Amino acid sequence: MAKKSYFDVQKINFEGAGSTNPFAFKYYNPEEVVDGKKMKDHLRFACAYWHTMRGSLKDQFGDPTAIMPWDDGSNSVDNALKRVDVFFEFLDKCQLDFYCFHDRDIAPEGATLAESNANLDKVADKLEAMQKATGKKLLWGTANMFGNPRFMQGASTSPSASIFVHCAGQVKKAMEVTHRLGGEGYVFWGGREGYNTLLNTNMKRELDHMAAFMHMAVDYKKKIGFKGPFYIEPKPKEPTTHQYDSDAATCLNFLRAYGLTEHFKLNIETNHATLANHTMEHELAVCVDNNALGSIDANDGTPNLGWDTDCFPTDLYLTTKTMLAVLKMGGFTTGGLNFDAHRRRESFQIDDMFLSHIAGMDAFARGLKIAAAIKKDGKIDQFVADRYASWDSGIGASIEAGKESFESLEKIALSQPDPIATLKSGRQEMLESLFNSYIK
Ligand code: XLS
Ligand code: NI
Ligand code: NI
Repeated sequence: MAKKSYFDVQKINFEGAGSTNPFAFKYYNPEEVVDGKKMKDHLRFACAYWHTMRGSLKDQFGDPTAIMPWDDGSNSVDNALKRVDVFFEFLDKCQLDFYCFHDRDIAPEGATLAESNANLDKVADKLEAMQKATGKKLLWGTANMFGNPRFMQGASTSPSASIFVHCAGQVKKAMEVTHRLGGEGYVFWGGREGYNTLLNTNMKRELDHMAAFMHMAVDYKKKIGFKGPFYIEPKPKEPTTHQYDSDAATCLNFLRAYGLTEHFKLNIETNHATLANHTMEHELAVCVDNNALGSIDANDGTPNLGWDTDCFPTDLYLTTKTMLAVLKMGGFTTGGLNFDAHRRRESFQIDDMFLSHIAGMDAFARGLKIAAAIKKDGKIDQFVADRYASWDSGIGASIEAGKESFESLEKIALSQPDPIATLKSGRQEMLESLFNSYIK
């Protein structure tokens, strides 16, 4: 008997830039070698279970619009198991090699933690079998500790110790399932780890608790032999007014302060960067400079709206700058590009699931190629290197080597002419124009 198919759409193949077929890749050619590596190995695209399978496209003003005939709308394990079949057909047809999930996306929450765990195991069995059958891989897993009302005042940072206890049990299980499914990493996104008012909040205590939680997770990771890194995913706000993992620098400071640096990298999401009033390239640069870029939640925001709109990333400047950062760090190891994105509410047809991912994948394929061309050409790198040339020898090199002091430098300062004459133009506009010249 032929396998039941949930989609009319055929497998999406690479047809080249000349193709006018909307259901084809124009740029994403998985096997094509760019900068010494296959595109698929550079990009490591992942599909977000919560958006693709569970996103109904409702918003705070309107009901769901997504058409999902395979989903009976129930919270049953059977329905959850059926979604797995649909999902793997989608991954295959869209040539998405990886996926990511929260525990509660894949399996329904039960009346007790034990029941939830049992549900999770049943779905994990099926995911494991489907991974084996298809070669698809789990990029990372995570626990949803923000949706259920019990997390309304925080998860590991809740004022209630009993909530912390529950979270420990939940994350322990989510880590086990991630490990069993060969997950390459594990994410902590602290959606409710923050506050809405300091009037009722002991911030110091909450941060201490969050760190204690992370240390327990590290201990347990060692115990079960989970080799993948942990990632913290920074976000400054929404749903909380202030989220403790505000941005990359804040997360790195937290990790340093609590002695956790070696066990964590960061998972950087574009729309979270912009909510923090940073650019994506800033957040990525902070990570790359600190050897802390683990993975990327690839999406985009709507700059004139102040929330996490999780749009599919289609802006070539964004994808190019993102891939430049990835190339700069030498490529992903365990991480990848997870489309933490959902199509717009108006894009309600089933085939929009495909079109939206194609748009993101093609935009990143182009971004990769452009970034590789920028890297190969080397002009921008050379400009930056030249700009700091005064640090390569003489007094600059001596300062960098730690050989100078205020006293030794004062002597030079008092005798040298006004150093403004040593400055050269920053040439921002010229560089922007040069950058433009690669976008094709
Ligand atoms: C929400 C986050 C979330 C994480 C995983 O804004 O992006 O989806 O990626 O918990
Ligand atoms: Ni995310
Ligand atoms: Ni997000």
